[in-house]
Amino acid sequence: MFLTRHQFPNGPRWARDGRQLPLGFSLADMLELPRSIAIDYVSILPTGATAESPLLAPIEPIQEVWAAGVTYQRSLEGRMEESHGDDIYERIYHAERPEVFFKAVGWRVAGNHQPVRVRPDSDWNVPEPELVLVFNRDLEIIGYCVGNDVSSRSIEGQNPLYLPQAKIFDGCCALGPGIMLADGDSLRDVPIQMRIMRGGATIYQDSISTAAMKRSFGDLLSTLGGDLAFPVGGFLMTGTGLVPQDAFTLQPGDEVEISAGELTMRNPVRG
Ligand code: DO4
Ligand code: MG
Repeated sequence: MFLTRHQFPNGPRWARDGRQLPLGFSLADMLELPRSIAIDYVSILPTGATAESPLLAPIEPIQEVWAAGVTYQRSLEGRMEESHGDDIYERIYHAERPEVFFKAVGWRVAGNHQPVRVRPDSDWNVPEPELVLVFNRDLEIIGYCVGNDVSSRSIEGQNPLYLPQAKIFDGCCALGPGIMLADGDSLRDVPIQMRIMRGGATIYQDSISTAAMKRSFGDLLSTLGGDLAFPVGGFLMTGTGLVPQDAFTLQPGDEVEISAGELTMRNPVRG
């Protein structure tokens, strides 16, 4: 089952497999339920006409997006380079406790085809293509979507204490195109691909699998929710395994296409 959120004239509305769900349906209500009940609940809801209006990010305004860091070897290498060899990245990669950080509240998140941004006070920026877990109030995985954790390498590289500024700014987070319901076991070897286009040409293209992750999803979720309640569920970006070569910086006018499993999201970049 695939859930999408659409912009209708009288407000946002969810759809299941492309058909409108009842106006009263909310993801928050669904994520308050245990997994087994939530899946049955959404599968038996009646649907209406085809949802043809534009997509919104598949998240509600009060829900939160969190992110895990340095979960792939390539992220470790990229961060060591940008910080001139700071060993905190090596230590976090091997530590028992993973890195998790706050990224965005739902109302700030861009959806498929909506613009993301690079910070004007940063001259070295990257998109980070990530598999995003959608979890319920009991931290059970309900499904996944595609995510872009747009980041400033120059600001993070100056000092890791600048991480919130490198990670949180207008247009820093995109989720889309919708939520594919899935369980955690089916997400262990999901291909993630990224393509960056500039002036009509592809200037970067690479791929990785979630099988290359250093951490398990269960480990990340139990750390995140260890002493923090998620009464309406939440979203967890699971880290990037793709970092373009050092000479690359994302620019306004670029277009970023990210795929995870069978889902693809595309976003233009603004300044
Ligand atoms: O350690 C800083 C952030 C790491 C991150 O966002 C990632 O590995 O994807
Ligand atoms: Mg990231």
